[in-house]
Amino acid sequence: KVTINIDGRDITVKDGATILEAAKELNIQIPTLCYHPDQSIKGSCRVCTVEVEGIENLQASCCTLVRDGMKVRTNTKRVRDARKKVLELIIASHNDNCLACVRSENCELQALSKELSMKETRLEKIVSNVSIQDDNPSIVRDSSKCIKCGRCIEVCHDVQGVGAIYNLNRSFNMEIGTPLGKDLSEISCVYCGQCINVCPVGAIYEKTDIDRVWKALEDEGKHVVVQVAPAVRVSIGEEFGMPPGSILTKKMVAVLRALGFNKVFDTDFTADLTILEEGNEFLHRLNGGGTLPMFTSCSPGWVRYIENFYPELLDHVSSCKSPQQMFGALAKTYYAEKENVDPKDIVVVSIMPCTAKKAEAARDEMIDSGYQDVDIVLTTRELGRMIKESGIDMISLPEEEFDEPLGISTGAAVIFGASGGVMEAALRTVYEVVTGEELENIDFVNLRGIEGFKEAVVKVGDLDVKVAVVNSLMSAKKVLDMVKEGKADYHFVEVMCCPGGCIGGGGQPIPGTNEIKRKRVEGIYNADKKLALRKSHENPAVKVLYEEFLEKPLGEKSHHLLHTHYVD
Ligand code: HC0
Repeated sequence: KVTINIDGRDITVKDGATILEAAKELNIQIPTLCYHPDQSIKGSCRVCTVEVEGIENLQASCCTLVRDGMKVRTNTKRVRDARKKVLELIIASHNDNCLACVRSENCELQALSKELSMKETRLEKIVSNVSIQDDNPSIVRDSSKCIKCGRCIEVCHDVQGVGAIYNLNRSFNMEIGTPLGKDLSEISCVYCGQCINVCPVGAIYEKTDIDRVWKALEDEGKHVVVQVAPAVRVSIGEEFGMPPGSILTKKMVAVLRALGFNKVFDTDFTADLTILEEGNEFLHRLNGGGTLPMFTSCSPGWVRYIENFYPELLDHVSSCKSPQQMFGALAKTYYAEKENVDPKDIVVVSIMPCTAKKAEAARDEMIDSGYQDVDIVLTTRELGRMIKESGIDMISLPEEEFDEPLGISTGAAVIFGASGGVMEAALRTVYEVVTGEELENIDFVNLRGIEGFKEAVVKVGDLDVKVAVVNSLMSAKKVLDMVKEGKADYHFVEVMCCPGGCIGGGGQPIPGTNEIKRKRVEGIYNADKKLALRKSHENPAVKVLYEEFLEKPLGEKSHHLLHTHYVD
């Protein structure tokens, strides 16, 4: 333990703490910019500068460790002036067209300017003239806004193991970019959008499709249906000041109907369907000697990662399309027939916590209905913006139910939104299908939580099924390497691209720190608990779908509409 004095007050903290951490314990707010609570210390922006007695130069509090007897002052004129100067330099090279910026009012630089009472900068503007890079379906990079904090590089390299973006050039000319300035579509980027979630400003954001949705809604000749992903219901509230993890499913349904969608459906319906298709595929592989371990296939960032980096292991990936894509294919076939709507007039809109879902919907092969299966994908953040544009007060709307039949689902589908959920849902069904007995304890708590790697052995009949659950691509890489070396004796592995699973997706409200992710996870499992049906094979609408249309899991129609192949 070490005792230091900050602004005249003593505090005892653990050895190895930083001045910033010690100040926090005293509720002294030191401003920061490059610092992120879930990332390594960078110490690059110098905004958190403080005076330390006996040291001439000001010190960055985020990377200066406490020493016994240290005296720190956080609020002298010298400190305030230095912070303002640093901020002036950053603003001089930042495109501050805040009125038109997607991150306005949720921008750490803007908030800091307010906090430090910045009025005007004395420096001439030297904004980077590198233009916007957006030649891909998911992500826009605007280097004129970049403040070079390095957070995006860290998440791309260290958390996702992708390494699509780098520090280019040196010193004053330093910028963050791609190899040879190529667009993200031409390099190994998987469109996960984790860079967006950690960016403090508006330098990276999703490619917006809001206007395409408005246009479809205004077109009287179109029948516009919307599906909502599991994770959106526990995070959309954050866009309106509600605590993370608030379950707003029914208010979200009400607002989507009020926005003008003809039908409000649920991706959870096809999540349940996925369990039947994928569960049977797993049993088929297990019994017929197919490639094991089998990897789940619903996370498009993960699919693009294995296609880009480990194409030799693609046989391990389930052939099931993701629930988003199964929904699109069924909306334009099964639903179109049932409702007697011409599929060419149906517009399928998805609300996803994910930027990679935009790219998934645009994949060449996703046209099995005879049309593009999913037409437009919006992120949770875009839905928030759309609701704000409409002026509807979502929070005060009375609750409403999803439309039938593609809006009926079980708790097993809701938990898809958190890491471990797909595996837990699959085990709830596989166990009962194989043993014919009811599974008494359906909560696989060992598989829950935001940790990157979890494993369990589950007795299913005579077999000990060994499963693993991984989230973030760096964790996935470790399992892939084990498989390559013949050291992975798992039968089934769930992989989600984003840290924590879809609740931590690249399209979710910002900030999305680990603390916030844990609350979203809690919301997901609470939502599951509240539902009467919690096993996918009990979904009555899925049963009817098989009776009326698909006939059986892995049947001919399923093969055509619900399964896919991968590209190496
Ligand atoms: Fe997910 Fe999904 S659970 S990937 O994380 O499987 O994005 O929420 O919609 O498709 O259902 C995201 C979330 C989905 C899909 C589902 C799966």
